[in-house]
Amino acid sequence: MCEQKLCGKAPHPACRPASGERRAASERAAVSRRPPTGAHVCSASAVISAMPARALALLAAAALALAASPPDPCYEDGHPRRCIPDFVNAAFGAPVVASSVCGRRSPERLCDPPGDQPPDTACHVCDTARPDRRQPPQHLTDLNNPNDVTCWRSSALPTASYDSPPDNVSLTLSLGKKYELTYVSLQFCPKAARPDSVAIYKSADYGVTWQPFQFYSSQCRRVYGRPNKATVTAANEQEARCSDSHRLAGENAAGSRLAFSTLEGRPSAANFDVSPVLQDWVTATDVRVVFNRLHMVNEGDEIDPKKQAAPGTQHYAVSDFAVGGRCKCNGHASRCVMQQEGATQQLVCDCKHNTAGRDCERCKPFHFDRPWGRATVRDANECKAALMNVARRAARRRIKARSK
Ligand SMILES: [Ca+2]
Repeated sequence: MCEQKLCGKAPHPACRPASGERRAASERAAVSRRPPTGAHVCSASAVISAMPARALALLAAAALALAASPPDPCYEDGHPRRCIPDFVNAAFGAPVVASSVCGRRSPERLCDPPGDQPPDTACHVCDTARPDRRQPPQHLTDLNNPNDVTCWRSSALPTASYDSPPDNVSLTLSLGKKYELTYVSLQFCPKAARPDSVAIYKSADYGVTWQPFQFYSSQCRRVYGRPNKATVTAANEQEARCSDSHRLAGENAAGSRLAFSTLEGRPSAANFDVSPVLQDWVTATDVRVVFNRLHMVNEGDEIDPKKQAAPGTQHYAVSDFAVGGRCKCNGHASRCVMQQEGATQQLVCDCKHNTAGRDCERCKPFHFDRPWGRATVRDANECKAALMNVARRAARRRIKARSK
């Protein structure tokens, strides 16, 4: 039906009275749907010919956009279904705060373990005042190009002894949004020492509280008070483990890598979709890595000068801090988008299925016909309009009244 304003005040030549005479026989059956007297029905071509060129261009652009837009993964044939954002390196470009950065106060000479090369070739000067000698934490989450490795380096460490306090050099990564993480990985700079004792923590409340995620040490019991490679059972799936396996990891030209797989060895991993415990376990807004010991020093140990740099030049050096995972939307969004929030922008889920919130963690207003639920492969658990409930109750009341 076209409204009077589309056709103009006077009937447009292309508009015809909605009279029964010109209606096809099949249309007559629909006489009850006849437009009110005075309204006119326009053919589509008549409407288009009456539109200004600008409006036509907009219409064409909208039609093109519609044709080009891919189908919404949160629906299939009009029915809601579970949808999840793409798997990404959530750390890429994210800010990292380092408790220690080399060359901040003055140029600093740092050395890697020399190995078979002459000791001097393993040393370099770090200086934040010189762009070509900076080693800032921004180098941890930039593009990880094996042909152009960029590193963060800590300040030189105090000389360690058997009972010296832990180094506690930390890197804190803020993701700016809840993610469900599959792995946390650190790539050490080429030729750099691989740390002996490392703790990984996570926060799911933007840094207010922290929870251990994983420990690595050649002496788990001594450094972290935990057994080496403890078995995780169904009763303690949210417990951090300690492992010495990182010492055996291989090294290539780009440096060695330490990778923690969040679900490995956890019994409910195969049923992740229906395990709220593991869903909580992998949820993080921030990840913190704490380097506790670069080398483990035991009483009576003699330092191998090929395996360790000279005291006073030893340091931590990492080229890439990555966390693999998906933006957490509880199965109700296929992507996360930047949204203006006051003066700042924040990452939020593009919620579907009548859900709302940064993580689609609740039903949107007036859609409380059923309790909120995370979408699963079997059930999208979409929120439904409460009006449906009201209408159903009204219908039930009418049926009851009639039956009396
Ligand atoms: Ca880098």
